[in-house]
Amino acid sequence: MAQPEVALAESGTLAAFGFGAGTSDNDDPRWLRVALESFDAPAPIELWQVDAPVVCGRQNDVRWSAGGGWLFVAIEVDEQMAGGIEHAAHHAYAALRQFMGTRNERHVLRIWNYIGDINRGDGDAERYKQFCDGRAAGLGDFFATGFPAATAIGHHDRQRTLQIYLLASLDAGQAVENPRQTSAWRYPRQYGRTSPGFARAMLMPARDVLAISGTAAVVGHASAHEGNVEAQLSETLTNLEALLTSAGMPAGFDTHSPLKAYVRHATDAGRVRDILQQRLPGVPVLLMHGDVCRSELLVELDGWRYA
Ligand code: 3EB
Repeated sequence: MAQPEVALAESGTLAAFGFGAGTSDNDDPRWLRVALESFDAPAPIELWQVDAPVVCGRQNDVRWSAGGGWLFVAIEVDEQMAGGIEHAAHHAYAALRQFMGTRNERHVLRIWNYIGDINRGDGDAERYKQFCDGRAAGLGDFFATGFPAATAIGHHDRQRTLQIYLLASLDAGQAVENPRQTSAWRYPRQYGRTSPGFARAMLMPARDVLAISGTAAVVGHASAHEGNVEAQLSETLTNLEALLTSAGMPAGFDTHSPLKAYVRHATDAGRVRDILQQRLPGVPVLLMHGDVCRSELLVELDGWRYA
């Protein structure tokens, strides 16, 4: 069973993540148990480390840590307490915005959103769309000068807790869009009242690492290959290649490129694993059981690419 104590005792640990029910609880503000099960159970603990001393704390329901010019912030909101997903998202993003206003590390580079039951509800009442409405309302004009890279994935925890965490920096990154995909903030009305605000990727300030947003089989603004997980995965890999080109990165992924694959149906996990081993040999991909925010999408990838 993955235990966080050793990781958190290491100097320079900015954050540590456990995945799924098998991981333990810990009161350290830098520890987050993500409510997603891994098909590679037990998933290794994910560690964010910086080359500097780290300080950490809490402010209301926000948890944070900082060191070396980097800032980690996390918030978890119980939907029942908040009065539903839209209110939870509104509260969470307003709290994150308020907290960021107290910090010098004001450039939000990358955000992860994990949402229970993400596809429940029809049309504009779908929970993901309500989340988008609440997120935008809570943010106000906070990202008016540019969106961070992001992931929004559905978890299966019975407790409907909205989990959000982010990485920010003293220095600005460089947002990257994908020429094969309509920018998310320009998605047409059919995808909801409020377009999702995120960049397809973010080059870190030192231009040494690319943070890759949740990437699926979206071409233009449309979902491709409905019902076909293999074709969706192939289209996703084509999107990722186009993104690397757009970012000015060398083609392909390597053993230093930690990725996550979120797979909707457990029955697809084996096939997804086989295809990824064949198409991305040697690349460390953690296989997660998670729902993509459009119900027709069966698989999504995100992660990091080092230059
Ligand atoms: C897509 O391409 C897939 O709402 O923050 C990917 C990454 C997606 C982030 C978000 C949504 C978000 O539209 C969905």
